[in-house]
Amino acid sequence: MALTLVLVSLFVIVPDAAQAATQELTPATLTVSPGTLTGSVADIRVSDNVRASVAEADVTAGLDLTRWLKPTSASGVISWTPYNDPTCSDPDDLSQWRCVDDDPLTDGNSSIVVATGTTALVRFGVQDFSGPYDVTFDSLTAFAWGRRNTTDPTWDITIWWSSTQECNRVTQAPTPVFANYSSAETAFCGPGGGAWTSAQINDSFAGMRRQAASGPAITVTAAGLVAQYDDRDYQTVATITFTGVEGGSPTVFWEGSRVGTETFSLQVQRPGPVWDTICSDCFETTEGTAAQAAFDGSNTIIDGTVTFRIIDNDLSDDVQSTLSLDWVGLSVITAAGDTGGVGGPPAGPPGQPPFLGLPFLDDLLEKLPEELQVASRAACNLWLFVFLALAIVVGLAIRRSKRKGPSP
Ligand SMILES: [Ca+2]
Ligand SMILES: [Ca+2]
Ligand SMILES: [Ca+2]
Ligand SMILES: [Ca+2]
Repeated sequence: MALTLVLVSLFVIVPDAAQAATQELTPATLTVSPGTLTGSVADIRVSDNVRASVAEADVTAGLDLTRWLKPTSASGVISWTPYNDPTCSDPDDLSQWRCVDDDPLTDGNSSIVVATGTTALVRFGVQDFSGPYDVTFDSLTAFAWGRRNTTDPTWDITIWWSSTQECNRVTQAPTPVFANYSSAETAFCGPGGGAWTSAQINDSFAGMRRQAASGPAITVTAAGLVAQYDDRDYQTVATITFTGVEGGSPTVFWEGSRVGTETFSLQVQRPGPVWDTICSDCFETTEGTAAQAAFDGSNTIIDGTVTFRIIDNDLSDDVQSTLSLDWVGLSVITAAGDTGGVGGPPAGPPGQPPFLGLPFLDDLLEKLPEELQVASRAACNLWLFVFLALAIVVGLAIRRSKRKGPSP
């Protein structure tokens, strides 16, 4: 009798822990968009140094864009005299820049500055480049709309970086008709060189220097700087799915490395879809041992599938980076009543008859809210245990009374 009760109680009350098992899954699909995938999902099913590669794509090709930076101040003014416009006709307050900030270009003789000295120099400070900053500058150009007045002067159109560094001089000979004269620098002309940065551009001036010997010789009506830049945005999303997932308490594994300046996040999908970040900087520049992360598996199974994505963290960077993936894996615990469940508590271990072979109870319980299912299952199991125990006791009592039988 006692042995029977113990066996029955083990079967009814405590099957969950005894039947817990780990389900190891390999990816079912690997897709990349935007971006370029080299290799296939088969390459990331095993940690074997056979890898799939994911390269960022340039999703916003804003190439050869220009920004016109108009004058806002003047410095180093030597013998450039303003004419015609009262707003720019006071040389003492260095307001010459107001004669050459024409917008649209140009107002001709309506507001001008005229060089009168032998080595007349002027530097116009200009508007800041106020973004976007995720760009690569192709060049910076100083320009001036000018004409000669009398004889044959020459002049230099020059970018100045700060008020001390003069970039390459471009010496030109203006005609009697207004025209645009310019000087472009593809690389920063100050220390270190390289592509211009917005900070260097913001420290730059549009400079002009008259080289004539004497007399009012050059008239300028507009001047400034023009920055040309490319705004590329390199992005990628690698989507990885696992199918046939049953269980909870999930742990995701990954092994790979990144090449370039970009870092990558690993996210899991929940309904919405909402992407929850599991790891925000998940890959080093060298591939080490596999990394892993346990995560909240609630509501992550959708039609039997758990979906992850690996996404770059800087969606506007101008440099292409790549990701090398050797392995991605998922493990879950396939235990009945597991509250860490992928998609909520599972109904029971696969293949096991729930509730002593009474599957209709399972169907009924699945209609309850998830938070009530575990408690309800325990209550049902308890009642079944009591029912069976009573049946055994009653059965034994009936058997004993029959053995005694009627007296002869
Ligand atoms: Ca960009
Ligand atoms: Ca003007
Ligand atoms: Ca990026
Ligand atoms: Ca591999």
